[in-house]
Amino acid sequence: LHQKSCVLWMVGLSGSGKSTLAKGLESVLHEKGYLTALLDGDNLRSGINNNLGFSEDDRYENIRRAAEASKLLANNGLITICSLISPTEKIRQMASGILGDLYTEIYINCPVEVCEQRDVKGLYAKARRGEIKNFTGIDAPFEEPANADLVLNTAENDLETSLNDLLSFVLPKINY
Ligand code: GGZ
Repeated sequence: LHQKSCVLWMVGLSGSGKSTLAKGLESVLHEKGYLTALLDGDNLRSGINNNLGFSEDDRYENIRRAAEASKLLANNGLITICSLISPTEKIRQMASGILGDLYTEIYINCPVEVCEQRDVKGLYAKARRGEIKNFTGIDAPFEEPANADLVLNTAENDLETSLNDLLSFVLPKINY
């Protein structure tokens, strides 16, 4: 198996389905024998980024470190999947600048109303009650990506459909 490394940068709101799709993708790639790495807000923020919060500056630094770490992983041959909200054009341009040709942007598009209705972790309710400040989509900005290489609409399509679309896009890219 020949694999061409890249960084699949998954952008989207909390509750949009990013992490689920990222994990689903990783598990299919594993089955096929690809070597992968998965970075997300949870595993980065509990370790290497545990001094960062959700201010604009901290998010910028969060993304900067994620992009630098992804670059190391991809340059070591791994298909690297990065699942972070990445809320602004400025932040995404910075990540793209660090990663250059490795950077592939995938927008997990789901209206904030739908994410809030799902509210899997109860975070939107907390944000509405003011218990979490600067929550993306509520009282912190989310700018829709205008230049994504792939857009998946998780409000309209079920998980299986989105995962299949993701795979159809990724497999030709990483295989040679
Ligand atoms: C957004 C927050 C916040 C605030 C905690 N705003 O659904 P989750 O819980 O598991 O994913 C969200 C995660 C977002 O971290 P990222 O590192 O991806 O964000 S960024 O790219 O903007 O740096 C959410 C949780 O952290 N969370 N507080 N205020 N999400």
